[in-house]
Amino acid sequence: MNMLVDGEWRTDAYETTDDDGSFQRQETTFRDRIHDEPDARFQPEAGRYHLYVSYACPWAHRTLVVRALKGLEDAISVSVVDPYRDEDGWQFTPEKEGCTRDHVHDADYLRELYVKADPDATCRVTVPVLWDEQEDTIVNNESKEIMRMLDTEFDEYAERDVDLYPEGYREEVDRILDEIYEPINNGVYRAGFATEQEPYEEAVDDLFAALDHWDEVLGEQRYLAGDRLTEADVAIFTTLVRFDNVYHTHFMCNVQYVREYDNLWPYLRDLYQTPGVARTVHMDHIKEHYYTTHPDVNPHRIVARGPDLAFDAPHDRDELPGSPPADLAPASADD
Ligand SMILES: N[C@@H](CCC(=O)N[C@@H](CS)C(=O)NCC(=O)O)C(=O)O
Repeated sequence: MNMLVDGEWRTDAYETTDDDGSFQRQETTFRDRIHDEPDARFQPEAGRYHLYVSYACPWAHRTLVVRALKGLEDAISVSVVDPYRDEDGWQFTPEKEGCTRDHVHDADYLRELYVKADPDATCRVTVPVLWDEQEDTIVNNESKEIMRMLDTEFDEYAERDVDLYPEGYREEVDRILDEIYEPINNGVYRAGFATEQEPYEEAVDDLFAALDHWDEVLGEQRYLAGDRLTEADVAIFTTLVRFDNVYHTHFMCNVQYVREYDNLWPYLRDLYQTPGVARTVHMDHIKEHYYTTHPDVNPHRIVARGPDLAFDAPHDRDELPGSPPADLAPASADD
């Protein structure tokens, strides 16, 4: 697999699995924070920060959903890489549908920006990346932290009054983010990238136990943390929305489709229909990326056809306790 080692691009540098065949995710390297405080190095400002994303990537997708829900599109600009990733890593191919040039540096590859930020970087070159145009460096490349910064530090520039980490819910949101990460968000990867039967079985057991659990919880309440839409919903959404089209088939998470769950499926449609969210979902990039980028998993790079999901179908979740923030109520929204 490919990564930077001392600032050099290497295509033979790291293994994604341990000796026992379990998928190992690498630690994220750039972990600075934007703080809305006078002496902070990185302060929130409109026009200063830039997001590098792939529409295919569930981690990058989280940051796009928060940006859309809060109405930060004018404050924080975005560059979108090619969904197909080869030996050279994420690439900018503006001629391709849905992709853009690198709006900040006009680089050809995302790795160039990692080296600009740290000439001796030893790390994977991943999306999302939050870039500071003022200091010309990476602030952070960990989706959970970027999501939190966009949510809590940019209210002054947000067009909508939407708080996804509300007082009184914070402990619960943090708890749920941790609780869903290993079995669900990372669980689909643990299943898909396992190279031995046993770790695959473990991942699938954990994944479907967790999905069954949340399906039950969501029979009683509208959102994961109760009656409020929070970052936890954003975090599970980007996995669920990819599930039936990609993880079920490509990553062999085929015990059940999300669309067969009594509550998870309407819940997924509810989130999809929350104003701003649908336009962050690019199923063409999602499918192209997964089915063509992992030759070990799908050597012939055939993109599986179905299923065609009715994300727009009525969900009736408004009958449960809980409602979206007033600024996201369909009547006041801009889409
Ligand atoms: N911990 C990171 C993980 C991001 C991540 O793994 N992104 C994938 C795309 S879905 C990536 O860029 N992989 C490229 C690589 O590993 O070389 C986060 O949550 O932000």
